[in-house]
Amino acid sequence: MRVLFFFLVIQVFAFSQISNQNIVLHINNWDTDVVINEIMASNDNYIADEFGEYDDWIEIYNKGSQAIDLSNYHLSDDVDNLGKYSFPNIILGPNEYFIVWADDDEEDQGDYNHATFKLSASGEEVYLSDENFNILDGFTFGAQDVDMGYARVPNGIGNFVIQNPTFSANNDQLSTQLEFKKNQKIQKIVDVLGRHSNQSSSKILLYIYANGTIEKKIIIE
Ligand SMILES: [Ca+2]
Ligand SMILES: [Ca+2]
Ligand SMILES: [Ca+2]
Repeated sequence: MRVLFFFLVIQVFAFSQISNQNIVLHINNWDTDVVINEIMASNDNYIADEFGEYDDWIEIYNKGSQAIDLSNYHLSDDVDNLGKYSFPNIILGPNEYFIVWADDDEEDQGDYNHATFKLSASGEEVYLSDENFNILDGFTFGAQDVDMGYARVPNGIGNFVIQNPTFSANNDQLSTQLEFKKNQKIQKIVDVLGRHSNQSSSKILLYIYANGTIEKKIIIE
């Protein structure tokens, strides 16, 4: 049985992570250490580019131990046209990140870190290729949640999950999430009518925590 939890945060500071079932395609040459580490395809109010615009972004990460010359590496949202964006002359050191804004603003805002395409919040594809258009990393993603990241967990190597974004930073939030969960003592679990419940007997449950946080969980079986 496959179970998905959708968490709707009713009050502030509630933990939020949604397991993702949308991974359709993975082309990953693990001989390379540079990866697409995180994307945001629905940036409403999370972080703005240097022009104050809340645009889509792609986080590139070097998970290896050697510096990598990204010059003329490419990003694209079209497997038949991999060269839409070309990286500038940049050396990405080990454990370093580089952000490309997928905003189609390269004409006005420069092609250094502004790509010639955007990411669709309803889902599409993104590819990273080297100077010879060998695909190093690429995937198809599904519909994205507003102001949420789609990130490799564990950082740099894992499959993608929708989670709180970590712009130009490590995707691993597990320790803080576990810490938060540990401090977030469940007081009771009730169904929408306020009756005490358990996960197997109800589709929509309200988790009420001692700190006042309420999470609405919709269970899809
Ligand atoms: Ca922009
Ligand atoms: Ca696109
Ligand atoms: Ca990140």
